[in-house]
Amino acid sequence: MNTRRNFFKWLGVAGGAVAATSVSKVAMAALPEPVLQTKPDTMPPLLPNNGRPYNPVVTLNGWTLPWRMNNGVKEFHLVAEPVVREMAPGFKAHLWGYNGQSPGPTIEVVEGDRVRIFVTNKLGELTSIHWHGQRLPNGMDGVTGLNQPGIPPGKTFVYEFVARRPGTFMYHPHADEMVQMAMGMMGFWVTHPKNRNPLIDEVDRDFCFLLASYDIDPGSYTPKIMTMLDFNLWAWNSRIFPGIDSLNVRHMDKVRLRVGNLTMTNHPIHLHGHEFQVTGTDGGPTPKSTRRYEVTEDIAVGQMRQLEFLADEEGDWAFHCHKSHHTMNAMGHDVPTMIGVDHTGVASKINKLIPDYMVMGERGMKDMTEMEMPLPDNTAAMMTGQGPFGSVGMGGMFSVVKVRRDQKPGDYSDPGWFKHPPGTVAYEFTGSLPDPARFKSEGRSAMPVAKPTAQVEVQIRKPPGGHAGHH
Ligand SMILES: [Cu+2]
Repeated sequence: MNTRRNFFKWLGVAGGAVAATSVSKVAMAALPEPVLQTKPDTMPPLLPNNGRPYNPVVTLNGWTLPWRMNNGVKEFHLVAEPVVREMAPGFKAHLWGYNGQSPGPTIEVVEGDRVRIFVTNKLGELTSIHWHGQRLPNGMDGVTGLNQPGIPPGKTFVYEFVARRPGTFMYHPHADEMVQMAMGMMGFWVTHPKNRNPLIDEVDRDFCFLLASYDIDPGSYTPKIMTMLDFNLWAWNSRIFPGIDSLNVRHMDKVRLRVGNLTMTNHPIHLHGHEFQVTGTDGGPTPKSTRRYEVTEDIAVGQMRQLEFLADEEGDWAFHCHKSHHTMNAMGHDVPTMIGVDHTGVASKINKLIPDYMVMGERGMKDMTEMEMPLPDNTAAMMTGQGPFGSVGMGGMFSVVKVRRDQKPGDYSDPGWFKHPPGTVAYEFTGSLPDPARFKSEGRSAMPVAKPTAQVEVQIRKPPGGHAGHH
């Protein structure tokens, strides 16, 4: 496997992307070189080579931005620019991001660090960066028009403040937010504690990722920025299953998951096989008295949650958003429910009129995962992913936590599928099926009606929207 540095493309001041802007070369000479990342792989943790030591995070399908130490100040250079993000193998999106990727690189610093961030705008419109959750001077908060003028195209602005409290933060534009965030502009920020903090445990593995949603029509490349609620791609760090890397840990590791939500809806994030505690929010570490075990934590819009668990069960554990529509990829809407409808012969008749017509879902929608359905170019399959037992039938916000005894400390590589010990996998029963025994009370309500009414079967239909027909 390549080392981290092999993936980095160090650009000179005169060559490459930044020289094309109107920033003068004299001014640029004082800037740290922007570091670009072109691959959507999960990079190994970036071990600090100066400043206070800390235990670095791993950004899922992402990376941490290197810095330059300048007279005791950590200097970073973010470049806001259009990017091409591979959201899943075979599916690329034209997004906006930072330093070659959406989301932008994770910024990691230590409590008490003075931080200087150069932000170069290579977009066609104003931008700015808001440092979500940070304590900082008001003029560094990044709200265009309120705290600063917008950064014009081609210009570089400087933000400088002390990372005053440890925790998990995010960054995103506060200029034309609806467009710029719908296009993928966001990033993660971790401030590690300076000293041992009684509310911040040391962990063996520390993962972070951002929840994002996009509306990209099948066969197209660019998100529809006017969409408010009806998104069709639900992403972790702008990747969708099966494009999201697994989270690979060693048996008995203490694991921290930092999840930030920059979509327009809440996501109940669910981990199989373990219980976790919520150890931190945007506001800081949670008091110990508030901690309890959960297997699902709802993360609201604009929130961040730190989830911690002991990886004490070996296996391949699903880890996903519990909204089932968020573990699917783009599909047409307005599909009627066809479960229980017999389509025998219908498709072949329609095929004479419409060659690619197919009937969806008479036995449920899982058929869709195995059908050879013609997809437009650059479209992610709706529900897919091959597991050791066949199609996983998932998309969107889904990944796997792989817990292994033989995963070496510090090794984040994929160990492959779990080898289940004999006799520990659900199996088929091959005896005869007895008639079900029925309870005497079956079908009775606690307060039976006096007069029996006629039996009516009800067809449940979702309302078409609006309140027509309600009185
Ligand atoms: Cu969700």
